[in-house]
Amino acid sequence: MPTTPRTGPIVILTGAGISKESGLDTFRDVGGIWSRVNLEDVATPEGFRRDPALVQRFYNDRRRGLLTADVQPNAAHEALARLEAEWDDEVFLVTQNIDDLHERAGSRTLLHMHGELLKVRCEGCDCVVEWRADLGPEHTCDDCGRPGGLRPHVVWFGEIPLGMEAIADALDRCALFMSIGTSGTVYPAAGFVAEVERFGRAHTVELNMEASHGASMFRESVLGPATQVVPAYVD
Ligand code: BJW
Repeated sequence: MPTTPRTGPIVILTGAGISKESGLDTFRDVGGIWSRVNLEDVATPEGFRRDPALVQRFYNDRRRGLLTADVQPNAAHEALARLEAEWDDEVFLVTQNIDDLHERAGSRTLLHMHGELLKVRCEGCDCVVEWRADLGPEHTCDDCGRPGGLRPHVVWFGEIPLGMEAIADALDRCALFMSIGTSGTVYPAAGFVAEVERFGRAHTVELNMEASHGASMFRESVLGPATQVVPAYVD
């Protein structure tokens, strides 16, 4: 990693590719999630209104998969947790992933901009609660009692990602922006590198299996599997 002066935070954006070697599928790679299910059916509010049971099944399956013993943080998650421990409050990790592998690896300053698989939200009162079991229409919000009002706490297409103000602030101030394991196809995350480059103050680097859609925007690119390139870059 280049020696970065402590002039601002290190912002790290992660995507599905960082969890691939932990056994979780990416979305757009060959054999990825979107090759098996139609994203309009399972990842839009319209799809949820049309067929809530289908959407609940999709997320129940993924929640169960995440909670199997085989799925554990990998060397890339661990390297980012070490980086945070070393740089203290200079590291801000923004993940598009809804898994909890960064937390399990020890990352603390972490924002799940697309939500969290192990939480559900009430459509009635907006409360968010931890959830590890299957979710179904029989479940009711303890706070407001709205029947069947619980939904996965995830951000679907057409919904506003979480924490955008904090992210914008960090992007504007950062000295280093790292993008790891994301195809750069989904906005607003795909636009973060352009936002950073607009100020021209920060080093920008992509670490990914292959060049992403926004690859030409980055000053540096390191290609390879996350478990190899991330520890090699940050340690
Ligand atoms: C490895 C590896 C290994 C593999 N090591 N690497 C037209 C133009 C522009 C924008 C829009 C448009 N029409 C609509 C929009 C907006 C829309 C959008 O971007 N659509 C595009 C598809 C065009 N975006 C939205 O609707 C978002 N909301 C929004 O914009 O609100 C407006 C607003 C914004 C800001 C302020 C105010 C208002 C919401 C997006 C929600 C995305 N939701 C999902 C599903 C929910 C969560 C879940 O179920 O998990 O989030 S979609 C899915 O894609 C998921 C992911 O987080 C997201 C990104 O995917 P990711 O992580 O990049 O995965 P892949 O599979 O694409 O890539 C994996 C990469 O890893 C690949 O490059 C591999 O090479 C690599 N890799 N193995 C390292 N071992």
